[in-house]
Amino acid sequence: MTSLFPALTSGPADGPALRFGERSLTYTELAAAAGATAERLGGARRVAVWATPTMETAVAVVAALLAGIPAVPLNPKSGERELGHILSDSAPDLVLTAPEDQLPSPVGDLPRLDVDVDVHGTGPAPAVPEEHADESDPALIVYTSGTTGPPKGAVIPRRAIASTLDALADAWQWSGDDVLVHGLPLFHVHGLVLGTLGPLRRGGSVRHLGRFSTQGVARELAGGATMLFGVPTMYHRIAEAVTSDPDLVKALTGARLLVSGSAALPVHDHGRIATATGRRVIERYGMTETLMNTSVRADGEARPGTVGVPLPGVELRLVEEDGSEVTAYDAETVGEIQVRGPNLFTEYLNRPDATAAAFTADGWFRTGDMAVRDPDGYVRIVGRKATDLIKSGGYKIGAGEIENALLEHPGVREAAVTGEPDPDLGERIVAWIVPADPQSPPGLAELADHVAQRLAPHKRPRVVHHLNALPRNDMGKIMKRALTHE
Ligand code: MCA
Ligand code: AMP
Repeated sequence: MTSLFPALTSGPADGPALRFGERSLTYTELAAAAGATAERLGGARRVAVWATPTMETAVAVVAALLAGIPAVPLNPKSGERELGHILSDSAPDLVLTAPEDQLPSPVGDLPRLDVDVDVHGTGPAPAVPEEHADESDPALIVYTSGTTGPPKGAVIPRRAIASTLDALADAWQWSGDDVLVHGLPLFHVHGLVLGTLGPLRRGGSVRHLGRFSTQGVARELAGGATMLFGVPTMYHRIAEAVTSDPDLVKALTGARLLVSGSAALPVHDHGRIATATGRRVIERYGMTETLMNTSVRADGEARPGTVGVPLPGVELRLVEEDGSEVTAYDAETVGEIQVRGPNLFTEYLNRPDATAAAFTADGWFRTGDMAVRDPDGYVRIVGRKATDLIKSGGYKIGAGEIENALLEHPGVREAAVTGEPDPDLGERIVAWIVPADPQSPPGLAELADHVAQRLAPHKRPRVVHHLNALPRNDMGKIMKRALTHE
């Protein structure tokens, strides 16, 4: 196939490619660092990447893609249980790390390859390995939560990455002149595919904040960055800050494009940012399994509460409960969003059952997101089919996963997990617990630590309620609606 990163060989050799804090690489240097790492991967079938928000992670992923070897990004904050599952499911041959990384069990048991990013140079880029992979070959395996059970590995082919990034280039007029700033994690599609591989495919550059802050956003946008990507929690924090931070207002006013995604950005936050800066945040809608499906276009009308129109190459339809297609564009008739196109994943690794259930017989992917369409085709997401999926801080979290972890605590007899609205996180995780001993129920901090250590800190409950019994129907099934409405 054609290269995923043409700029590595024919791009702006001395132009900036990546910047993480004080460290940066030009395209020549990135080609040298990633090319050398790719050569050291020879023979590996699949590799894991210890995906800290660092230069090493970006170079490691580019190297794996150059070598045509699928990469599995790991959340470095994942607990032992979650890491154990991902490693046994994906069976990587080795893990790519930064030299100073300390690896916990069980990742520490894998052979490790320290990525060397300490290269300097000018002039034409050195030869990088030719990308021998086919466009249908797997590029990334990204783990994503479902309603029950442990996370599933979505196998993302090279074709999906190329097509989604090119469709976004069309929608956003995204070019090599753009400088992107963000502080997103690098183990999910948003920060890794859009936020890191995106600028590199365009021959532009990305400045990663290491950790999101409104001050970092203001500094970089005032210092030449043109685009900002973030999850709604980040834009909420920006909306809170603009009233008292004139530097932030000025920086946002000068940006070319402010893009939000991973969850819905409340209209109130849209409004506060627009009022303070005169700039409108645009939203795009995607999923780990589908990469990007729709977006408000840079040359289109920014309409808060909508995720815009289908991207070039993406077919989108709304389907009713009985399988019939919604034909109305009336901003009223709700259907499940189903999509088809080159942007889709190929399968859930080792899960033919889940893969088959995710597609219709004629190849449409069932997103589980419910939406209506405005008369001019703008899509408005109005909810989700599964109440057991929680979106907190832009992370998708399955209630079942947390319930299983809670049930392993000796002080927990029964557990149910729900999401409730949170102004900062969108939704916060709530645990409803029947304690084993009502006289000494386990407290919030204890249960939060228990979950954070096994799964990941973003999956920890933020609220715990103690009950004598969980409300159940005649079949014995927990009635979660009764919990959330108590
Ligand atoms: C707190 N912490 C703990 C505990 N309590 N650690 C261990 N055990 C505990 N009990 C730590 C946390 O790890 C964190 O550390 C710090 O305390 C604060 O945590 P928290 O309040 O949870 O988070 P935050 O720092 O306020 O983060 C908000 C955030 C974050 C920055 C918005 O949620 C975030 O980065 N979200 C992005 C999610 C994302 O990229 N989703 C894309 C997937 P420390 O600060 O050191 O970490 S969706 C996708 O890819 C699709 C395709 C799409 O459409 O985009
Ligand atoms: P994930 O599985 O973590 O990739 O998250 C994908 C889900 O995030 C989608 O199925 C949607 O529910 C949600 N999502 C992503 N972008 C948006 C958006 N702009 N507005 C509303 N929901 C979104």
